[in-house]
This record gives sequence, C-alpha cells and structure tokens, in this order.
Amino acid sequence: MKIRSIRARAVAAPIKRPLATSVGTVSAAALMLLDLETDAGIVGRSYLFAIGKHNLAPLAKLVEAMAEMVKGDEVAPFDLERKLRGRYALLGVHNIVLFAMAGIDMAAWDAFAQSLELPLARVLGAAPRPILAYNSKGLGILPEKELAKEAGELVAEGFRAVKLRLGRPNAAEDLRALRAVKKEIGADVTLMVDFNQGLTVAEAIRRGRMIDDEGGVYWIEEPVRADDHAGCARVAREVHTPIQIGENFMGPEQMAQALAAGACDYVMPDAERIGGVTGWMRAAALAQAAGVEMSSHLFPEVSSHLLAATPTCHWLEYMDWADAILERPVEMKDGHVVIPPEPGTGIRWNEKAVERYQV
Ligand code: SMN
Ligand code: MG
Repeated sequence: MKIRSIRARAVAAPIKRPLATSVGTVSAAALMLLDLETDAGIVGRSYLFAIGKHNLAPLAKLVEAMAEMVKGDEVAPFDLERKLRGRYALLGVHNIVLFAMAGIDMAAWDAFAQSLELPLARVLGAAPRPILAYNSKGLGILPEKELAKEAGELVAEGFRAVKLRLGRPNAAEDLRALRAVKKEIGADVTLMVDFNQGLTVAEAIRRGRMIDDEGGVYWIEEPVRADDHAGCARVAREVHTPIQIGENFMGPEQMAQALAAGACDYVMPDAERIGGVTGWMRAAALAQAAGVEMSSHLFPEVSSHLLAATPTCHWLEYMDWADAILERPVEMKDGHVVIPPEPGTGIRWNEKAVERYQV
C-alpha cells in the first residue's frame, strides 16, 4: 500500500468551554485535519492542534512539503519517520517540523491499521479496553464561584477526576480556587492541578509546599518552564505532591533527558509533540524502563489506543476539542474512554462541519 497524497485542511472549531491558563487562553480549536490517501483506496486520518489560528498556515506548508517527499512511498510509519527525520536533520526536528511529521505518522498508522482491518490498539499489540480518564475541560483561571459550579458539572458528566488550572498572580488566590473546587467535588474525586509553566523555580517550590500542606492534590503539572529540567528536578525534590510534565516533550529524546534529570514523578506526552504513534511507543518504553507512570495529553481519540499499549498506562486526558468536526466523538463510560472496535483509530470527519469551520 503506497501513499498517493496527503491533504491538509485547517479548521477553527468552536469549543464549549474556553480554557484560560496562566499563559494564554484557548477559545477555539485551531485544528489541521490530515487525510492520507493510499493506492489501496484506504484513507488514513489524523488531526493536529495548532493552539492558535495563526499557526495553521505554516503547519499546512510543512505538511504539504513533506507530502511531496513521501508521495509513492509505502505506508510503513517507521520508514517514513526515518526518511523525514533525515530530510530535516539540517533544519532540526523540533516544534512544528516535528508536529507535521507526527500528523503524517498518525495518519499512516491509521491507514496501516485499517489495511489490517484491526483497531490501532490491536496493531500495537494490545486488546482494546476501557481507559481511565479525567475530565480536563474547563476549570481555567476563573472566579471561585464559577469554578465550583463548573467542577460540579464536569463530575456530573460521569468522571471521577478533574484538572484545575492554577498560576494566578498571587498564591493566596490559587489556594482559594483550590479550596472552592475541593469543597465542591469532595475527597472521592481525584484532583490534578496545572500551572502551565507559569512559575519560577522558587515560586513553584513555595506554591508546591502550600499544596502539600493543603493535601488532596494528585499531581502538580508543569510548574516551571517546560524545558527547564534541572529547575523542575529541584521542584520535584522539594515538593511531596508528585510532579507531572510531558505535554511539551519534543520527541522521545527530550523525554529521555527529562527522566535522566529526575525532572518529574509522572510523564504525560502529547501524541503530536512526542512524534505521533511512533514517537509515543518509543516514549512508552522509556517510561517503562524508568518505572514512571505515563498519561496522555489531549488527542483522546488516538491516545486511548496508545495508552492501551503503554506498560505504565496511567490517566487519559479527556478533552472534547475535536468533537465539532468528528463524525463520532469519543465515547465515555463510567469515567473511562471506550476504544472503538472499528479498524484504525476510528477518526472520521463530519464533512458538513469541516466545511462550515474551514479557515
Ligand atoms: C492545556 C493544553 C492545551 C492548551 C492549553 C492548555 C493544558 C492541559 O496544559 O494540560 O490540558
Ligand atoms: Mg497541561
């Protein structure tokens, strides 16, 4: 089975709950939809998240350039990875170059799994099973009253875990937000918190100890700049609550560096940033070797398959940001994401919606 073409379409899809973090707000889903057409008639699909609309055009240009390079090649993801990494070695395989490669990789794996008539999880060696998920929608930097209401709504959707964004200018305001959410959800619902890289190392240690004293927080995510592994390691040494990082690992190589530096207690790679299915599976082996629990970041559709095949599988981050353009959004049951039984990843576009939100 050979690659005929790769189509990249940009959409700005509406999201139900805009997300305000300490470093910026996500108010729409700026997505790049990829369709990898093969000579067997099978179409592999994936999407990339561009954070903001302004990043879609350069990402599309990269996908188009790479599509020309792999046109006519076999749908063999490891070989595609080797070729594309080779072609970009002099420029550097980071950031949007890596993201474009990851999009092609995920679409290629989807096509490959479809050709075998198996769900992606099975192709990776795992039987589809329900994957434990936390509801990551909402709970941004909001007033306390709104937070409590939102936390209640998110748990009522059937989840036993939610994630609160922190990193207000003042630590006491973060503490009030934390208390408001804890009071609403009770001790039986797991609560994660995320600083989105917003703190200095000293401030992260101060707020981390404050959270330790408060108790009841399952992990503290990205307290400091994502690439400051030494600084994050200082935070992890000084704070008892487990430190979670990984959504900004640019490929498995950076995850290896973070683990070697003792930067965190848990890891949560992002399917796009880690290098697609191929990058994820390599990262999963690193987590296994280090004895570290591995969760996912965004991309619940593909991440459920990936976590099923991850030896130290931990939590799936449930988000609905692609729902508006999907034919069948991710299915949830009893706080778990259900892996669809159909071949591939199960990603199919709602073409009417794609047309409507295309940019
Ligand atoms: C997040 C993800 C994507 C965009 C903004 C914020 C957040 C998370 O860090 O982990 O969900
Ligand atoms: Mg995060």
